[in-house]
Amino acid sequence: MPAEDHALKLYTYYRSSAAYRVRIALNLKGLPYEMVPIHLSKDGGYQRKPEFRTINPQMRVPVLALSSSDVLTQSLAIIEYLDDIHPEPPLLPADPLARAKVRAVAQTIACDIHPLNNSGTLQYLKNTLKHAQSEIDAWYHYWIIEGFNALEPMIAPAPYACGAQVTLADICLVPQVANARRFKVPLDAFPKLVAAEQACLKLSAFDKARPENQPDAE
Ligand SMILES: N[C@@H](CCC(=O)N[C@@H](CS)C(=O)NCC(=O)O)C(=O)O
Repeated sequence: MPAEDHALKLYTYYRSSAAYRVRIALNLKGLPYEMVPIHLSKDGGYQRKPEFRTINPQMRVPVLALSSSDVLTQSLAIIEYLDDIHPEPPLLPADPLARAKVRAVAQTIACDIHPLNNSGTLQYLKNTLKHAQSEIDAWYHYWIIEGFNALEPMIAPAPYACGAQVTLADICLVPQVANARRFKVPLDAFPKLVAAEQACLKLSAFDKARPENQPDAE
């Protein structure tokens, strides 16, 4: 087992869906990790404090610090690193076509949906551009529904998003659906997304990673 395994430190925030992805992956791999909560809104956001900025100049969570003193950012890069170092259980299928399809689901969420709806984007709309809360809610709902309309035909729950094994697709899907629920987006039009989400939430790796089960949950 590589040395990093004994001292993984995850900079996280209970409501961060990108950090939620990494918590799920660490739990699926059975890797112990210390959590360092970074509150993203209190006192202007602890991600913007100089101490954290030196850790991640992008001022975002998640960050995974290894005992080697290497610091990893970007949830998908972190998860693929964990999958490379600890191949069991695999988070990507072996077959190149299936792999590409799983990555397409993951990237639709992580690259196209989530950036439009993350806390920094919503705070900018509110605090800098002075949009009313109703406009911000409309923005949020619009982009989630656009994204979920694209995702629904991309998955085939059996019972997980891309088949009988949990993959990176599920790891990205569950936090994004949780986020949509939090913002009260109706999910009736997305039975496949909800079915895959519900199947995953029966697994302790997902349950343990839920926002409400985090030590920093409010
Ligand atoms: N693409 C990044 C997204 C990271 C990200 O946007 N994290 C959000 C929380 S989900 C954050 O730290 N936001 C703080 C801010 O924007 O000020 C990843 O997948 O790790």
